[in-house]
Amino acid sequence: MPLFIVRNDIINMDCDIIVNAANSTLLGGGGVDGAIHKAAGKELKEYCKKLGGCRTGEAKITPAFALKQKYIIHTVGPVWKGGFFKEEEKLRSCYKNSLNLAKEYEAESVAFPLISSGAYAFPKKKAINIAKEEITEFLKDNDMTVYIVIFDNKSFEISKNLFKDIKEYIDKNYVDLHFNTYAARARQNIPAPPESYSKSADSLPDDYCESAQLPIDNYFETTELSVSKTQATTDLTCILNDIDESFSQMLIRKIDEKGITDAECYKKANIDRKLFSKIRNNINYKPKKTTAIAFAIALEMDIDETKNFLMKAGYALSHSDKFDIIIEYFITHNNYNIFDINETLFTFDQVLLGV
Ligand code: AR6
Repeated sequence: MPLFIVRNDIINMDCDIIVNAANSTLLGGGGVDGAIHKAAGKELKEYCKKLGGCRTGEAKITPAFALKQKYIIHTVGPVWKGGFFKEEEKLRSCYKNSLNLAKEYEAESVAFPLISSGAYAFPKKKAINIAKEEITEFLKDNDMTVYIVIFDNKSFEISKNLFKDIKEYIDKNYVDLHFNTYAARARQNIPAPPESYSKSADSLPDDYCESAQLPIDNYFETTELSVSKTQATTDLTCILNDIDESFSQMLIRKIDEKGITDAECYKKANIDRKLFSKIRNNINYKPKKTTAIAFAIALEMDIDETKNFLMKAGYALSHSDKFDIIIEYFITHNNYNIFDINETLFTFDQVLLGV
């Protein structure tokens, strides 16, 4: 099951268990610890008094009291001292122990803050990488939905170079090609299509393209500006022929061709097993666009394959959408790491891939 990175206050998370970045007394403090104790109420501190503290890297569980989740797991992250005192190893233990405890309590979903990355000064980039690695490793053998909850923008910043590169890519590709076709037609004095027009090449009058001097594709609101009606009709025939294979069928075929298992594919796509089964078992399943793209990324499709694959689910990649341009950037740069992509989408305030 998947890992999600979300921006939220952890106390508002809809999940079974939230994890607290506590100190070794377990009696409360500042940061996320303070927020959790405040929201859970005084009973939490009273309960914690009986636990006898907690060592760095270890984890203990309590009820959630006034909070809406079922339990709180309290773990104590390491204080960053330059990386010379096994800080990374201890932080990994926090995630391992907390996840195992969550499993023991049969949690279906658990939310983590970025442990140690506040008062304990662990470098945020390192902290998030450790969180991702440990959670991903755990999810290889376990069914659970895990959230990393980011509280401030700084915790989740892509590198300056990548940001600059993607920003330039967006600026270069964004919008220019996409314009209102009706407005464009008006500017060029071109007649509107007949009332009976129904987005089918065949429904336009025979002489329409010639008399209008406008490519038929403009009625389909695409960005190609040099397509004749004959070509459009041919394209349409190809598209109709292509309908033979549905999204679900193409997905299964691609998995086979890649020689990977279903589980490897949906895990790499950060997609929930149940959703994958639904798609697999329903030949006509229409996934969300983010789900379809997540599979294209997992299967490392090139840009043309991705477009074809998306078309099967009724979607396209356009240059009038930042989300689409970012996806295109990663595919054309052969970077198929879904977490890198999601970090970037997150930075640019776009929806994330996966469920
Ligand atoms: N929801 C989600 N994340 C939060 C929230 C929140 N409500 N509040 C803060 N964060 P920290 P640590 C983020 O300092 O570094 C306490 O005093 C925050 O932006 O809470 O492990 C304890 O008692 C940061 O990224 O925990 C300990 O003494 C992350 O949570 C000490 O701080 C962790 O920041 C533990 O320090």
